[in-house]
Amino acid sequence: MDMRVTCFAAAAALTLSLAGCDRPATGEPVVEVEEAWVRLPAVPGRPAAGYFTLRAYNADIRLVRVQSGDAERVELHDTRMEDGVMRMVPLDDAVIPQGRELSFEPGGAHAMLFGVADGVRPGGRIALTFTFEGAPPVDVQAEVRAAGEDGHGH
Ligand SMILES: [Cu+2]
Repeated sequence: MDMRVTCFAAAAALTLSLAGCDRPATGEPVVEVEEAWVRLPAVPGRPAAGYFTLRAYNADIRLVRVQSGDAERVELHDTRMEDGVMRMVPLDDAVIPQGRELSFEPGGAHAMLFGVADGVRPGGRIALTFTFEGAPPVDVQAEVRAAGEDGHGH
């Protein structure tokens, strides 16, 4: 296992933060996933929303999908204003440019988690697996927050 992978795994397990890790400047294409969290719905049975920041190294890398063992299905959505109304649309192409970051945040792009397991509670963690085109998959333990814990609605 090389240093970059070791560093990433340790950071993901501890704090989901990569601060202090050496940034992979050369080598294989890789994506870092930071600040991953999931907001549970206000109404049980509705989908939860996942947010995170992706950084691509050594290549432009496309996010293909996000999956969770604690959700039946995960879709990638974007949020658009149409006729003064916020609407969700499928996110067609999520490319992280080399050396840049792509943030999924409230009011914008997000992962939508359908059928979240009953055991997932605020203050806990939920496993997310990110699959990329051209880079290895990344597993994170995202922080779970209650509905309304982060300002505006979905
Ligand atoms: Cu959505």
